[in-house]
Amino acid sequence: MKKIDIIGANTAFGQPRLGVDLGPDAVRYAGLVSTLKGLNNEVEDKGNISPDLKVDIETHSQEKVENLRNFNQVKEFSYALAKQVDASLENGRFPLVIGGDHSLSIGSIAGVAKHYDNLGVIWYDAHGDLNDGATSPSGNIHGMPLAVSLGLGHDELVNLYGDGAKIKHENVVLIGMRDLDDGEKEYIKENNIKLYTATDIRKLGIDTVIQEAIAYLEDKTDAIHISLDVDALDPIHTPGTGTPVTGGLSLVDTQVTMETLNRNGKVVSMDLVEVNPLLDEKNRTAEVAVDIAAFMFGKKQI
Ligand code: 6HN
Ligand code: MN
Ligand code: MN
Ligand code: MN
Repeated sequence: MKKIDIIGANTAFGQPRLGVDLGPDAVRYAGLVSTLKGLNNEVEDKGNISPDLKVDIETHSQEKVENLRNFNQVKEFSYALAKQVDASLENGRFPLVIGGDHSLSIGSIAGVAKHYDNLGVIWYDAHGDLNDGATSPSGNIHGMPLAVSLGLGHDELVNLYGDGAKIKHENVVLIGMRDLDDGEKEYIKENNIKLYTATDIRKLGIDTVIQEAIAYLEDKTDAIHISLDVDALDPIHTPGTGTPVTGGLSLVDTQVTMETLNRNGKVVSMDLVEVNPLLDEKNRTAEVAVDIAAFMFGKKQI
């Protein structure tokens, strides 16, 4: 049983496609609140960070500052989210942040990091999200939030809601990677970041991978944040997302990961991001997102 705050992070500013801002509502329509309550959790839906946000082709600006698309909007949104996540933990609750594009993790991690000296982060994604303005091929900030949290990137993002890096390189585990840019590969090597590619998972099995990840973080971290991008899964399971990559993880892999992390008990916060209902098939991706959350909050195979 957990006390969960659902926080709708309805941003689409971190990338150019419309519809990911509707992700939180799609996940609500797929039954998030009732599912988590049905697992005996206490659940409060805090609504969306920007309830009046209207995203259309006119207002969804593509303006870039130093190769950072929608820099000011991302900054503002991230700050508001950080505040809300911080307040949620302050109240002894578990912030479950529903996205929205992955740039939101700049805010969620900054909010969580206020509470822990050695926050561990599991980045469950097809992508590393380790670019900065110089290495990014797209200028899309959803490809940068992990870098920002580690202290790499535009000063105003790195120092948002607290000075400097929010997490340490040795406290991060990447799981599911299969589409890394050259600059990201270099960054991972230079900083010795723990990495499990999709191929590693196929070879080792997900149970070994998640056990190793937990053991790796166990002694040096005081809590774990999981940032789960639905494109970590194969597009067979999660077609409704902006940057799908074939050869992804299975739904069962993901259920095992969630169930194991729940049993371990060290996870204090979670992002569940990149659900885009405009790219989806009958809200299937949102339904999968609800199932993933269910396994994090008490659902079991038997
Ligand atoms: N995501 N590495 C690519 C980029 O544009 O930086 C893709 C990023 C995808 C980000 O899925 O959260
Ligand atoms: Mn991704
Ligand atoms: Mn370091
Ligand atoms: Mn991502």
